[in-house]
Formats: sequence, structure tokens, C-alpha cells
Amino acid sequence: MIVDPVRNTARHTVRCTVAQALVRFLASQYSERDGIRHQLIPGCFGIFGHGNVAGVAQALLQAHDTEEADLPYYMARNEQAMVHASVGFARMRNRMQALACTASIGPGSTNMVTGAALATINRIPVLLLPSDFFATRAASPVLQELEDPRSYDVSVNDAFKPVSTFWDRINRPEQLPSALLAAMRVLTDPAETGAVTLALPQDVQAEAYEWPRELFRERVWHVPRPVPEPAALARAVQVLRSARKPLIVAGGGVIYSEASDALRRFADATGMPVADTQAGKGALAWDHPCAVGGVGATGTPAANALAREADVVLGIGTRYTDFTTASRTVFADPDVRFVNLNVRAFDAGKHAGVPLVADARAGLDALTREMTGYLATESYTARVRDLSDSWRQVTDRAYHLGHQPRPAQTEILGALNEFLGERDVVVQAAGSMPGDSQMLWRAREPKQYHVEYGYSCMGYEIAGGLGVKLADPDREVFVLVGDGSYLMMAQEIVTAVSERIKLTIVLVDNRGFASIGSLSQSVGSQRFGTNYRYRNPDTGLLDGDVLPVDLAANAASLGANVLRAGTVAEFGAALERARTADRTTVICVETDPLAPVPSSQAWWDVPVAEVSALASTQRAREAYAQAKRGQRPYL
Ligand SMILES: Cc1ncc(C[n+]2csc(CCOP(=O)(O)OP(=O)(O)O)c2C)c(N)n1
Ligand SMILES: [Mg+2]
Repeated sequence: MIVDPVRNTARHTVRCTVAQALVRFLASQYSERDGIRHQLIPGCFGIFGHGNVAGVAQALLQAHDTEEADLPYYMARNEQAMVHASVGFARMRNRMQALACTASIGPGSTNMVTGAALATINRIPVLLLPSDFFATRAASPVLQELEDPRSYDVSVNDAFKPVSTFWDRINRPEQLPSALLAAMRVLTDPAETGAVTLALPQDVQAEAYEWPRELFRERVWHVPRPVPEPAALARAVQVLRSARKPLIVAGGGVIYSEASDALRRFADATGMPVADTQAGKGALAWDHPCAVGGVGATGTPAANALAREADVVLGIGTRYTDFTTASRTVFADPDVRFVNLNVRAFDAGKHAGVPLVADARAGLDALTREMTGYLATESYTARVRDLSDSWRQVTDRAYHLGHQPRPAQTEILGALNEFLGERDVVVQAAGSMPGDSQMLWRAREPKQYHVEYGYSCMGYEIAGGLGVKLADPDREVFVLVGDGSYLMMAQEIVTAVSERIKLTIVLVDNRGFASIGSLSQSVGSQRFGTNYRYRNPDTGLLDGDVLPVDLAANAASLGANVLRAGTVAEFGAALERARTADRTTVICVETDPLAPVPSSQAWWDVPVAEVSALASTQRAREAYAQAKRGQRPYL
């Protein structure tokens, strides 16, 4: 018989362990926006070790067996990857839901630090529960404990502090309730959200305490839609009304706030062209007359031409990363002014912009009302249309290049883009594909383009795709992963197989780092150390023969259904087969890393050695110094 410790206790308190209280609390949390309620923490990823097997793991099992709390457990294969999966999940749910991640002490926990940074940088909620060494220090140093001779209070989990938006360590049971309330508040605050870390000492997890019953009542966390302050709105409108060549930069905040319709109404009403960032792509469908595609270092020449001429830039839900601003060169009008609609004051204040601190949807609705009567000039609208039309032709050519003998990556992107249905999702993170896609991808729907480019973390792809599919099982999920990223983190294929979660993984093998190879060339370093080759005894470099590595065989060994494609036509046929497959399928396609890609006509600041013994570096430095002259602070 399973004894429910809750029912055995006095009326006003519940006696259970810290881990049991944690699980029970998490299962009773809800979020709400626009009258729609969600379970805030609908599951927990984990990998168990001595740090959590008797604590959080026991509590999860007990919750399952007694049906005392609903917190399904998903077993991952790598702790970094489980944070990525949780980020994919929460992003797909527009930050209204987040997953918890439990890890053992030491390496299990520090493996999550990269995932935490990724979540915080991308402003995506995830609840991290690293285990910690004994609070009592009864047996210190416990296996995997870091010893610092200067202080017994230091733990490897301190490494989560700079990458978390809230961090606490639960050294006594009494500390748990306030920490949990703070954690939920931060997770559901669109301005503060990110990785929230509660470090849980191994002994404290198993310690029993009399909790007030009130701790476990249902709680609803209302996700706000702050409206703009009237005076700030008036200032923003004054600048926007003066614009003769306006440009909107739509970031991820538009999508998380479900403001796509509001953005379309604003664009329709004002005729302002809309460029997008990696996180914002799809906020406005690619074929809308105002859509001009990605802006910045990997943007479209159309958006970048408009950015160079823009007198007013309206940034919505964007962090203005260096890719978006082309390292502060792309907005080139000396008198350019920014209006920044953002839920976070920190972002709203960037580039000396007129800040409009508000939810993207609430802010756009207010702007649409206040901008009545404004319409971009006919000549400007015609210019936008001409630029877009010519860019569309370039994209069509890149999609159907006919490159031989191995296809160009742009053809693989094109074939996939033309194959995808409106609700299908494409997932990427690092390498040359996000840049090519920022320029070439035609996104039809706000959740179609899922590219993690805040941290651009190799290894996010498959794990993140798993989270995307978990969040929205009705959509087909296509993960695009390079061979380098695949080699860093392919193991979550096993998790997808065991959970019967179907992914289609397109493994684009170009035998090394095409992205960093071409960057290396541009900084005068001849693709040094970026190809996967044998070490060559003649040169002493990694430029020998091609390696006998078979990633398709690797994927098959992990339990995936594997298809190989040598041509674009074979790739199309493989996509058809993958769509009808009922399990995770990996399509392996070899591409030419040197195939041509259209130019974005924008720059990215990667400093080149100021002095060098290499002529190639000296030439690159001259070009760098020249480009650097176009960079300026936006004051
Ligand atoms: C974890 C991590 N390490 C290093 C980098 C730097 N980096 C960016 S792209 C890249 C190479 C990616 O190779 P691959 O996945 O094969 O894509 P390709 O460049 O060939 O398109 C590297 C090493 C990174 N983004 N993430
Ligand atoms: Mg590669």
C-alpha cells in the first residue's frame, strides 16, 4: 500500500520532503493571458545521479504513483540538451509554459550552465534544479564537490548566477516557499524571464518538514500586457509621424506576445516596410506587401538598402544584436532615430531610442490608433516593392541553382521551404544555415521558423526540435543540422525514439565548418582548422584525406530511420518518405561548402589581427579597417 503522507498529517500542515513539496507545488501552478489558462510547469526533464535520485527523483515517482501531482518526467541523455529541449518547448508555447530540469550534483548540474545561458539570452523561461552538495557538510567533500580553501560556501552551482534571471540555494526547508514564489514570478514576467535556478542540496531534498497546506493551493500567474504610458506614446507617435523613410524591425517579442495580427494591421494601415530578426521571422508572412525579410549582417539586400536610408526605425520586441544592426553599420542615415517598443525597459532604451515600454501587441494596437491618417509616400512604397521584387528573383535562383556535383545548401533550403506546409516548423541554431535562412527562408506563419540565434549554440538543433515537437505534436518538425553540430550533440535522437516523438532531421554534411571556414577566409586565415580531415604529415595541418566518418550509420545506430540523398531530387523524395514515416527520420545529404550564396550587402564586425606576418591577414586587416569606418554609436 502506498501511504499518502499528506492525508496522515494534521489539518493545516502537510508533512513531506523538500523535493516532494517542490513537485507538488510545481504541479499546481498555472499561467494566464487573454483569459486562457495553461499549466505553467507541465513536465520535468531529468538525469538522475546521487544528487537527486533519492530527492527529486523519489518525489517524481511518488507523484506519479499516488497521482498526488501531475508532473510527467522525461529522461534526457545529456543535461545541456534537456535545457535546450525545454527552451524549444517554452518558445513554441510563447513563454506561457516552461519545463523543469533536474540534474545531479557536479557535472550533471554544470552541464546545464550552457543551456541556462541560452535560455536567458533568448529570454525564454526554464526552471533549473541543479543538485548541490550537503547543506550540513556532514560528509564533505561529497563525490563531485568542488572544494574552495577560501570558503566552504562555494559550489559549482554558483556558476549559474550570471546566466540566471533568478538564483537561489535552498539550504533549509523554510527557504523553499519564498524561493518558489519568486521563481514563478520571474518565469512568468515577460520582461524578466529566462533561466531560473534553484540549487537543491542533496540532503535538503530528502528532509521532511511541516508545510502550510496553503503552499500547495492552485495559483494562477497572470502574464501581463503592459500598455504604453500616454506621454511616452505621444513622444513615439511624434517621431513616427515625421518619418519619410520608416523601417520596422520585428523581433521575437512580436511572436511571443502573439502580436502578428496587430503588426499586420499596423503595416497595412501605415504602409511601413517590415524587416525581421532571426527570432522575429514569420511575425509577418514573407509575401505580405510590406515584408522585406531579414535585416542586418545576414539579412536581405532589400531590407538592408531600406535600413541604410531609414530616417526612423521602429524596433518591436528586438534586442538589436550585432547581426541585426550589422555591427552598428546598417542604419546609416546620420540623423536616424529609433523608436523602441519593448516590454523590457533595458531594450526599449537602446540606441538612444524613444522608449515605448509595453507589450508588443498592446503597443502596436495603441500605435495603430494614434497613427491614423499616416501613410508612407507612394514613391517610398514603390521603392519597397521594387527592392522586394528583385530580391524574390534572387531567392528563386538560389533555390534552384543546379549546382554540381554536390548540391548547394541554398538548394536544400529551397527544396525544404517549398516542401513545408504552413504549420510545419524548421529548427536550426548554428553554422551557415541560420545565416542563409535569415536571408532566404520564406516564413508563412509565426511559429514556422525556429532558429536559436541568441546563443547560436551548436547542439541546440535536435534537442530543441524535440522540445518543439513536445510542445506542439500536431506539427511536423524539421530539424536542420550541420555535421559539426550533429557531432556535438546527436544523442537526443535516442530520447526522441524512446518517447516516440517523431522528428525529421535533415543532416547537411559538408565535412566541416562551412560557416567558420568562410569567415576564416574573410579574415585572411585560409579556412585553417575548419575542415574535418586527417592530419597531413606533409603540411602538419588538418588538410589530409577526407575522414571515414559515416554520420548516417551513426544516426541509424541511435534508432533513427535513415535516408540518404545525393541530389536535390533525391532529397525531395526523401522528404516525402519522411513525412509519411511514423518515427524519427534522419535524411543525410552532402552539400558543397563552397557553393555560392547571395550577398547580404552588410557587414559583421570580427576584428582582424592588427599586425601580422601573413600577407593574407594584412590584406584582411585593410578591408576590416575600411569597413570599421562605417560603424558608429547610435546616440
Ligand atoms: C557550442 C558552439 N561551439 C562553437 C561555436 C562556433 N561555431 C559556429 S558555427 C560552427 C561550425 C558549425 O559547423 P556545422 O554544424 O557543420 O555547420 P556549417 O558551418 O558547416 O554550416 C562553429 C564551430 C558555436 N556556435 N557553438
Ligand atoms: Mg558542416
